[in-house]
Amino acid sequence: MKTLLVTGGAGFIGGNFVLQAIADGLRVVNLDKLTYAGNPETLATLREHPGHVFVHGDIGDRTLVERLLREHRPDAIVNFAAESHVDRSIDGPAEFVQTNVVGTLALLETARDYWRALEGPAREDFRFLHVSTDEVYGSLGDEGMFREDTPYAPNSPYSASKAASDHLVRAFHHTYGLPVLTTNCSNNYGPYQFPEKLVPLVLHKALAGEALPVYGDGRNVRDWLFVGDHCAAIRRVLESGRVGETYNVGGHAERENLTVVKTLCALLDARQPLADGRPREQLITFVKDRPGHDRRYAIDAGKIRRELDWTPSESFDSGMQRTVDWYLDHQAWVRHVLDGSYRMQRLGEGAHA
Ligand code: NAD
Ligand code: TDX
Repeated sequence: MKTLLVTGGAGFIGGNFVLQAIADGLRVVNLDKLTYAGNPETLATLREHPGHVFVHGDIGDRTLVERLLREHRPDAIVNFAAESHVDRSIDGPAEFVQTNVVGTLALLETARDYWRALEGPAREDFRFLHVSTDEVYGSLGDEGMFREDTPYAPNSPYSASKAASDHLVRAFHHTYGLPVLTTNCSNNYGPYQFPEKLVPLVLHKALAGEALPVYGDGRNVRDWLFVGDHCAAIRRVLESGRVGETYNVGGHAERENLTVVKTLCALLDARQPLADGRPREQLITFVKDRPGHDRRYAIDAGKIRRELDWTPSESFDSGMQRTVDWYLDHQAWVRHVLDGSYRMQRLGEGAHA
């Protein structure tokens, strides 16, 4: 049975990945710092599961990570741990550099030393998979798509920190031979997403009949990827990806933000109409734009389709329906994750910009 060290596995994508991996019979050692974005409740069904070991800690804690590697002898490390919200990176970039850059560097060094001491097939088969974002490529105009050879041009403190970590991962392969893989994916949505991101934030506010904040003119485009499809892509890359390569992962689902918000309004109206029968679209409120707001992201996912036979199984419509249904069925989870300091207030207005 394979063992994975998963970092950030109490977060949105990492949590979905861990649930999927355990269901498929893998062993998972799950290292998570439990920041505001980490929610043990996502993993509630695994509490007694012998295949899941949860460890509360930081990827930058070399002593801890070294011990985990020594004790559990994982076949691979999958690095999801990061500060992930662009708006928060505008308000406070330092934490993004600390975890995404300094933390990833520590994890890479510890992984390299562990891998170097392995022998035979264990050494040959070991992989370090780094989960990154399409935001490292910058912003597109009306035409074109991000490919794996698109030059990096990160525009936010978040994407700059992810770009730096991607470069370190690449350098550890070229310099030390560490068998790395990197995936760069587009905007994920689906179960267990912290309600600071567009989709769950709009769902929460729309259910409550509150104003739906749309930044700028609402015409920015994102390529929407259902989280379960993303997790399947990561597994495929882990199993069959070529060492040292990067793979773009996208949902073939480019939509303007305004379309996303209107779609969510219509799905909620059909399931749970507002008491006064007003269409929720009327709650849309245009607010001040995000500073440095990237206009358009679009992924050319041709490489992972050709080389690894991966394509997304959810369309934009089917994935959004599933997400809305999940959200309505899991209101207790949402209430619980909103217990902390975050009150769905506007973040990242760039008061100091
Ligand atoms: P998330 O914010 O929901 O979860 C991040 C998790 O990492 C949390 O559980 C948090 O507690 C943990 N964490 C933070 N700092 C840590 C540290 N120093 N040590 C250990 N754990 C730490 O993020 P997400 O949306 O699940 O994103 C996961 C990864 O995927 C990130 O690397 C992100 O950059 C990347 N990504 C996300 C998206 C998206 O649409 N959400 C798209 C592309 C790439
Ligand atoms: O209230 C909002 N109103 C709004 O119009 C929020 C929170 C967002 N937006 C816009 C900004 C973006 O154009 O919606 C779009 C999506 O915003 P986010 O959900 O914050 O995602 P984004 O900035 O695109 O970044 C996401 O995708 C790439 C993830 O947060 C990153 O971790 C990932 O790397």
